[in-house]
Amino acid sequence: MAMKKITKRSWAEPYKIKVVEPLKMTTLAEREKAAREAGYNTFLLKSEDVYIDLLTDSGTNAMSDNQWAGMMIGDEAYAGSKNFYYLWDNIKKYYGHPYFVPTHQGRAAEHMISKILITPGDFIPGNMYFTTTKLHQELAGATFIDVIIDEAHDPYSEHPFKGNIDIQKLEDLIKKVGAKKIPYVSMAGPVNMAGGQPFSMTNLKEVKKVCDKHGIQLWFDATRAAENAYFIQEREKGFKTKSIEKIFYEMCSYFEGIWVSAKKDLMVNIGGIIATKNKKVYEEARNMVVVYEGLHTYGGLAGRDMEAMARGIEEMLDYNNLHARVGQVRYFGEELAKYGIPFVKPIGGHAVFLDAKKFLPHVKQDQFPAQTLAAEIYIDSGVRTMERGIVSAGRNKETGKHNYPKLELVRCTFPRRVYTQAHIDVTVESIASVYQKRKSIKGLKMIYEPKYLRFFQARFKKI
Ligand code: PLI
Repeated sequence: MAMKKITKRSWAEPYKIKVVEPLKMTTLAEREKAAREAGYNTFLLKSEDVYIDLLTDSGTNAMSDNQWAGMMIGDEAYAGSKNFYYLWDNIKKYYGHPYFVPTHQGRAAEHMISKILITPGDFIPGNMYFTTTKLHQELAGATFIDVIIDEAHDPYSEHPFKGNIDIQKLEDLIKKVGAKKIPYVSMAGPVNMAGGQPFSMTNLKEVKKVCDKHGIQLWFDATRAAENAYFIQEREKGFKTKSIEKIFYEMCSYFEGIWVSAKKDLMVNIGGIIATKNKKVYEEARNMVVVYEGLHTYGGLAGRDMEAMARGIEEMLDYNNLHARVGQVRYFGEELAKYGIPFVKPIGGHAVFLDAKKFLPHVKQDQFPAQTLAAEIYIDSGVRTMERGIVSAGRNKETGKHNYPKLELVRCTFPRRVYTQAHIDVTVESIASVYQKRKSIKGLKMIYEPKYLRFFQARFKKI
């Protein structure tokens, strides 16, 4: 008998399963009913009716036994919890910023930073918008201006750092509106809406130079910054032999301050961070947090949540954890590619984004191709994904018309440490099966539209 030759050495997860959560299996008829009742919006499905949940990696990650053990030593004092001080120590140690204010999640931090830094009439340049980030900037009276490189809007550009800021676009904006109207540059990495694409350290340093030249602050949405550090180590010259921890620390050092949704990289169910070197901003945030969140030593969190966050910071910077995390997403993308399914390249950090415009070319953008595709995938197999296209982009503030983003995507997002390779195979086969019958799929009509962040609660009807 011929022996199979070894042609590769695979990676596997650096953990094993200790606790399982049973999933409900549904029939096609049950899923059709559930989708109809949810107005074909995957955000409105009951989680119980979902088999494999790729809606988001936010708050849906599996905590480690070490994090669960930490939950048991929660110090639930109203003031001065010991978990707060441990978390603060880890923020100083790993992010390198001396001042810290906890919040209950990322958008609470965005709310406060926007209110503190923005004067109505300001402009905020950023590397592509994120829904909650942009909304808080707008609610504070600013206009968001996208200054990401053009390649980020091209789903098939293989640029290794599609999250980079276009320095010329940034300089042009400063020239046009004046530096006084730009309180800060808002940089995220990897860029969620661009497909989980990182920025490079070189680009970050150039952005910092421009900011310094014009006296503009540079702020970081560090929600998935550990993944950004992983990509820098993998792709950028001069970083191969530097540790993730060192790259992460260096990245954070260029910013005036950061905000974080701890529900992602930190692998907890709830939590947010504001950390900064700017004492004035810190003092304002510390004043404001007691109005909106709770005392400055808990910011809307339980002591146990802060303990899990503190331990999560240590785990998120572990190379093997990150390698398995990015590797799983990559495996999913590579399997999809075998069926010719169109998706954003390169494969991102937290998700694979299906190109709904190419998947359903006969569905016009105002008939919501990505929303339609997400609903069809759910009906096929119970896999829940998320629209990231025209519904998420909302309406133009002045004209009231839909914004028409270049990217019309369905995000298949992987919670960290939750699903197995078999779950991925089932998902790939489901998407391939929808792809095979794509020509018979019709679009949707919006029948209910909320005022803010409409993608969460909008309802649709089949055309
Ligand atoms: O969901 P929050 O409020 O903890 O965080 C808001 C938020 C801020 N920045 C970035 C880059 C995010 O991705 C983000 C939340 N993202 C969600 C919920 C997601 O599903 O991607």
